[in-house]
This record gives sequence, C-alpha cells and structure tokens, in this order.
Amino acid sequence: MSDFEKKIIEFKSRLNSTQDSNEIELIRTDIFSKNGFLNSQFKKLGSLSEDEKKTFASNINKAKQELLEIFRVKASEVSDRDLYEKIKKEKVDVTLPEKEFKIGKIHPVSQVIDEISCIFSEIGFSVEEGPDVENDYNNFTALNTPEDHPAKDMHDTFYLDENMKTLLRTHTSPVQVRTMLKGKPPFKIIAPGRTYRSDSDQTHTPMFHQLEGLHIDKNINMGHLKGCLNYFIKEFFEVDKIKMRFRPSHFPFTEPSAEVDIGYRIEKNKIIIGEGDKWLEVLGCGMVHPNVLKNCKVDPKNYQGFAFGIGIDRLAMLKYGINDLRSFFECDYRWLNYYGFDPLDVPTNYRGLSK
Ligand code: 2NM
Repeated sequence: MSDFEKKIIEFKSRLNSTQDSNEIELIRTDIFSKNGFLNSQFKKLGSLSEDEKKTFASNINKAKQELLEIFRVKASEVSDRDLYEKIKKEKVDVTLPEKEFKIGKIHPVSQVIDEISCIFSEIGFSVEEGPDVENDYNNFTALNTPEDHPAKDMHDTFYLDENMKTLLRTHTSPVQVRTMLKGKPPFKIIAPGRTYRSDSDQTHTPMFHQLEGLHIDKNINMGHLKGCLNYFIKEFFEVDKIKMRFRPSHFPFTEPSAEVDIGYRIEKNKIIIGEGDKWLEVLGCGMVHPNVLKNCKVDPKNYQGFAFGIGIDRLAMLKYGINDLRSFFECDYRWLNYYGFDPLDVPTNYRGLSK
C-alpha cells in the first residue's frame, strides 16, 4: 500500500471515529485547506512523468470526492446532534413559576395620590375621575374664567383644535364641573389626575399632577374649609401639630380665595414640617363662586361650599426628599427602584400611610 493510500485510510478512520465538531474542523483543514494534504499531493504532480501524472491525478481526485462525501455526511450528522442537544438543554417549561421574581415599585406620585385619597375617604370624600382631553366650557367657561383670562393664552394651554374648543385640561376642576352637572347636591369629592400646561423649566413640567377637592352642602362655610385642610396637612405629613396660615389670593372660581402656607424649618440639612419660622405654600382654596354653582346647575341660595387644589408632584418631593422634579417623568428603573414603594404596602389610615 502506498503512503498516499495509507494517509487516505487514516483520514477516513479519523472522520469515522469522531463525534466532535472541533475535531471535524481540524480534519477539514488537514485535508482540504490551502496547505492541507490534498493540495500537497497536487503539488507533487509536476515532478512526475506523463503516465504517472494521469494515474496519480485521477487517484487524488477520486480520494478527494470520497473524503468530501464522508466529510459532508459526518459534519451534518454532528451539527444536527449538537443542535438537538442544545434544544434539549434549553427546553423551558413555561408552566413553572419564575426562578427570579422581580417585584415592581409604585411611583411616588401614585403613592401620594393613594395616601391623599385614603386621608379624605376617612372624612367622607369619594374619588371622581374625568378625561384628560376636555372642552373649553368645562375647563374655563363653567369655572367663571373670562374669555380674556391669561390662563387661556396659547402659551399656557395646549389646544387640540384651531377653534380652541378642545384642549388638554389645565387643572382637574372640570371633573368637579362634570360631577355637579350629572348629580344632585350634596357633593363631597376629590379629583386626582394628570393636568397639562405649556410650561417647562427646573420646577415645571408640561404634564403634572393635581388633586382638587369639593364639598358642597347647605351651610358650608370657611371654617369647614380650615378644619378640613388642617386635618389633611397633619395626616399627610404624619405630624400631631401643624403651623398653618391662610393668605388672601385670587382665583376666578372661588370667592373669597386663599393660599395656604405651612410652617417649616431646616435642621441638619433636613426639612422639618409643621414648626419653625419659614413658610411654604402648599395649596390654593376658597369658597366656590356663585357663578360656578349656577353654571353647574346648583342653586347658590340653597347650597354653597369650598374647593381646593393641591399640586401632587411638589408634595411628593417634599414628603419623600426628592429634589429633582424632572426625574419623576424619566422612567429610569434605578430611580424607581430607589424612590418607589412596595406594591403590597398599601397606604391605610389605621396602619400608617408610609413606613
Ligand atoms: C384651586 C384653588 C381654589 C377649585 C374650584 C373648583 C370648582 F370646580 F369647584 F369650582 N374646583 N377646584 C379650586 C379652588 C382649585 O386650585 C389651586
């Protein structure tokens, strides 16, 4: 047997005895690559006589075809088997529970809305909701806002049509309007939700959250308003005593109108709410304007009441020590993981609002 024949038998047996894709690749280069066995044999042809050349060239080609066929069968057999093994190993049983359970977090804004809803539900307020897209009547006209009021300006309000009749609500008051129009007094409701104004800087975002309250009944006066807000602030900041003052203000929908400040001081870089000689504005309020009641089909001779509006985002920042408003709306998972709340710790009045 010639050296050539011996070599061919050796390659065949190497191919037959392996099941390893790396080994197959090695054999492939040994036989078929530029510096492999077959090319080295073809190079020998030059030094042979014409007759020898013919027979040897035909032998090489025959061996080449044979080896190619064995190689092809073997390579596909091994790659099929590798794929099968891989699929078998990676098979997932979708009915099994997850190995790693990542629990989501409640956004501070949602947490604060839940806390405030809880506080007001304790004294008889129910929660009402309405659409973000409103009409000009519910958002402005019904609320006694004159046609030339600066809030109606293109620069503040996002209008959705050329006639300025459809808009993104600039406050949640249209929810109060809808509630009064569809029902009969007394009304005792809060309306939390998204509101929109064309304003964007360090302390303003074009979308922000408001919570407004409304209490209409016979003989409701400013004393009820003060008592209600005093209770709310104490519960919200989880303190026993609160320093609070009403400052005269103006809103088209209330008369008289006031802004509420709470006392605070800074101690060791931390804010202490409820005491101290500094004042912080937290909300706006007033007695609902008779024109608003009339527009909402409530008779101001028999019924009157108070309303208030709270900026949720700023209150959440204050209570939970978050100093960048814009981070609220960036949807950064790491931020939410740090500032967010456990979905199973639902705020309740008896167990404490936050821990
Ligand atoms: C505020 C301040 C004062 C308010 C008024 C009404 C309604 F619909 F009853 F007229 N809802 N909310 C109101 C009153 C809102 O936000 C600073």
